[in-house]
Amino acid sequence: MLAHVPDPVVMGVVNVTPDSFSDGGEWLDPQAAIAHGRELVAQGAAILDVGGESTRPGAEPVGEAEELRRVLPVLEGLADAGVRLSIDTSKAAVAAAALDAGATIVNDVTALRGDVRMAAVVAERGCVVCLMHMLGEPRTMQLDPRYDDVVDEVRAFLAARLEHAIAHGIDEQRVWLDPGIGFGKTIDHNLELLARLDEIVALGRPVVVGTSRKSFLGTITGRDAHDRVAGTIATNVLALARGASVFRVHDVAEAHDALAVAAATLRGRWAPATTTTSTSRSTTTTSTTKTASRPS
Ligand code: HH2
Repeated sequence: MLAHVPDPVVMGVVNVTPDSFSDGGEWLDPQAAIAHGRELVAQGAAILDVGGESTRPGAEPVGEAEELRRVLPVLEGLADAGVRLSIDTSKAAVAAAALDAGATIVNDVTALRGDVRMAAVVAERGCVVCLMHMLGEPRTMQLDPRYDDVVDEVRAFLAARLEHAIAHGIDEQRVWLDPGIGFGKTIDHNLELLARLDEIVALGRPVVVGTSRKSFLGTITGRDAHDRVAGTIATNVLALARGASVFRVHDVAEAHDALAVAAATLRGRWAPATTTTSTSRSTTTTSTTKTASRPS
């Protein structure tokens, strides 16, 4: 049994984009995105991560006005959803407007490198920030990623970005770290990061993992993006066993249940859910217990 098993926190993905790699265009309409977000909450999401710009390999950047036009109505429509809202952006102005609209987490895949004003926004607002590792930028990151030791290099990068955040007035207790699965990494790099995730956890901050539906799972299983839920769950459970806390997923119901059972098994203790949810994802209307103490 592990000495400490984090309470797994499920972060549901709400992509308000035409071109995201697995669900591009599905939730571009604000009302559809809001309904989808509420469905993810009913399935057990404790955080909704709303994004208006795809970061898939080769994606073209989106302008600030267009990104705001996509995400703001959705954040406003989810403000009373009863969960924390996260904004997936690397633009300070988008982050600031999203925080005004009710978000309390900034998920910055550039780890404060994309916009020099981002650190000040996060420091002033006192929100949580997720700092993610990425080699290069989305347009080119998968061309030929190389590392001597991927885990050592990602850990050193995240430690340096944590120091940078603290130096800019961000409270260390509000920083989460993410190895950036699929961002400038080969399949072997992704697998090694997952296998040695405890070395990232050792930095002492909550670790976020985003493996959901990613292409390395498709290469290993031969499955299309929407059929990678089992592969996603395998990685989530292994990441939990190595100390990860936050799981960014598209398929919330499955990840929530798998992580609840995995956490109970690793701890050797469990609590029953207080409500029963439908087995059909599309008709789920009640929420399961969320007793987890959240990373703050
Ligand atoms: N992955 C994606 C986007 N944002 N944020 C964090 N912290 N970690 C991740 O691994 C991560 C992320 C890519 O997934 P998705 O949002 O589904 O696709 P797209 O970027 O094409 O919208």
